[in-house]
Amino acid sequence: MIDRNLQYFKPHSYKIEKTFADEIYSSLNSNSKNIHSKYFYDKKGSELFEQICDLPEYYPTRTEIEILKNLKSDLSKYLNDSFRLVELGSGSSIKTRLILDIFAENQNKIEYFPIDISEILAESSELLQRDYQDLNITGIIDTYEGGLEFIEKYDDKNNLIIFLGSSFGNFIPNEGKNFLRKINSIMKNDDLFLIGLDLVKDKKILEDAYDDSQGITAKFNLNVLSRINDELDADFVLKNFEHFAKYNEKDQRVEMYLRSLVNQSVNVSKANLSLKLKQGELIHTEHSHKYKIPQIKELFNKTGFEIKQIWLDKNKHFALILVSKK
Ligand code: AVJ
Repeated sequence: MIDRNLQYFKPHSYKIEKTFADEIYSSLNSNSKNIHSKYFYDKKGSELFEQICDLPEYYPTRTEIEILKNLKSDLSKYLNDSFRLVELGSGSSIKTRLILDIFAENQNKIEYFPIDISEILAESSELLQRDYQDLNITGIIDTYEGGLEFIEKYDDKNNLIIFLGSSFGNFIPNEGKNFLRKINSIMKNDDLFLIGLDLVKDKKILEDAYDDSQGITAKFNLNVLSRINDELDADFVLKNFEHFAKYNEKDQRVEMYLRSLVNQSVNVSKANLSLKLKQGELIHTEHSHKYKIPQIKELFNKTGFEIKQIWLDKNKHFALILVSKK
């Protein structure tokens, strides 16, 4: 029997697989080696990230949840019953649920379109389906851009697009601006975009959040090497690397690296790559940018948006920003 409440689309699957080997080849075959942070999220990586979200040091998730819990009546005044929810990243289900609950107050048939590169999308969708009988889910397994293009052509319904967790912080400034312009270009005039951004704060709080005492973030960082081992037939020895995170004040971002503990050679068969690493050499794995409110205002202004409302937590550690097209 076909479940009419749950369907999936995978518009560009071939492209996704080809890019991994290609990208790893060029990003590791260079003087400043790096692995793109989007590759953290295989099944194991996504599970580790869920564990990070519960760590005492990792304030963003619980802070954003606190803001979401308080935004109910504020947000619903911008919505009507023609809106559907589109989420970039299939997200922590708690946050999705908080927004779905706001929708449920005005609609009895809710539509939810999660866009995620990872197949974990299927799992989180099935869990949601169990709890919301009248929820119609259309999962799109693709990059955010691919998924957004798909939605643009899909129909005329209004979209509330959400991009939570400060995932936007992974973009370097230029990529971020391009990304926002892309979102702006696929939005209809009455569509809304809700984004969570992490704010600049004390360096110690920031560095602890990315180097926790239980070593979960270290496992999360190292897991990307296991993923390359599994999927690209590589021979990274994980104990020859250590996790390293530091806050770069000038660029307002936490930077994560994997540090080679020895001189070593690694072979990545499916990328046709054999690489040499010196003791102490760093492989960059993540940028996590932090913002100041005036910078946020400028950013959205420049990329064609009008800010509707900004919500902060009591410590001003995190911000949720609601925008529309100008
Ligand atoms: C999912 C990108 C928002 O940058 O805080 C958490 C990822 N990396 N701990 C972040 C992450 C290390 C996270 N984002």
